Amino acid sequence: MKNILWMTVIMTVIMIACDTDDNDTDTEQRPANEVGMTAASFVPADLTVTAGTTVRWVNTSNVAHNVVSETGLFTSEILNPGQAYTFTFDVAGIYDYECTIHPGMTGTITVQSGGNSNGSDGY
Ligand SMILES: [Cu+2]
Repeated sequence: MKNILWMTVIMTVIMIACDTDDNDTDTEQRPANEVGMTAASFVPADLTVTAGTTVRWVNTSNVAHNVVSETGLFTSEILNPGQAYTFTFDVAGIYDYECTIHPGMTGTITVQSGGNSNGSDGY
């Protein structure tokens, strides 16, 4: 009978261990206006927002990056791991940007004219 008790204890411990073991990689649950970073890429690389949206880039990687507009519209400081940079896009258009530290690390913000302030997806 003692064996059954021990089995129960062990099973319970295993279940608790599994329960608290949610080591989320933060790629899926990102706010709609936020861009994360891996060691050599922006995530997502292509982001679409409506005009007036403030986009936030967060360095979610372990290396330093920056965010530099191809047209010179915006330029961040060097972002160390955990640091963030924001820029508000007021005008519709397609904005290419890159990390000048890592060749090939590029992204695009597509800004659509919104107009409506109620947050619904207008046409
Ligand atoms: Cu970089």
